[in-house]
Amino acid sequence: MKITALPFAYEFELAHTALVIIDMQRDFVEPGGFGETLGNDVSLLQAIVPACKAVLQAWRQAGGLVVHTREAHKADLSDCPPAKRARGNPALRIGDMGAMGRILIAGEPGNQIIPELAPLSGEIAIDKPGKGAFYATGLHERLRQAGITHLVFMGVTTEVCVQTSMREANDRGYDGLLLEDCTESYFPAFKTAAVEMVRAQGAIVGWTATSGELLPALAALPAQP
Ligand code: C5J
Repeated sequence: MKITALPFAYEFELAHTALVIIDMQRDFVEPGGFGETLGNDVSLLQAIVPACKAVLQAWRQAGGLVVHTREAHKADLSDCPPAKRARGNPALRIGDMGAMGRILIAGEPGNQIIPELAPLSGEIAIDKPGKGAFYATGLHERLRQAGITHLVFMGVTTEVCVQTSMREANDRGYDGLLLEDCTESYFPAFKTAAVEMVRAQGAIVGWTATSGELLPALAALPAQP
């Protein structure tokens, strides 16, 4: 399958491609979570939910592999470097009790993926202690076992966990595509810059496209039972 993308067409086979949805968890998208404690306007991120949902539904219908990630730490914070917890001047720090339970702790209400994009059984859902999806998660091994060579990325935030994950994937040999209207930042200028960085220099990190360019290609595939 070949879709229009930048800096040039992106080619992939669904059987060897995973849709990777980065950190669409309540902590970042809803008031009272990690994103808001850092002083951000979380409503900016809510705008991409309909486009993400449309791609997820189409990907599932076509029978593609789906990976969900959550930025999450263990309850005892043993996987949270003190430097990460100490950084900045947030209203609440990682592990503190907030409006949706303990901030950025696995299993807490705020750590759940938003209901619109909730994982189905059979999909991969990983907790990641870092910004990148490949650090300390075993994701690379699971993708290799599944024969995955290409990754289509959505999620938040563009210049932090999405870009870090794309760069980690790139260094591991995956061809990555970022869906521009399915990713967002608390800082619009950072999103613009990150999207341009991905596709610069002949796809130095990967490709970019819109959901409008991907969805017709998925719809043309035979639906899976
Ligand atoms: C951040 C993320 N921004 N998921 N995490 O701290 O991008």
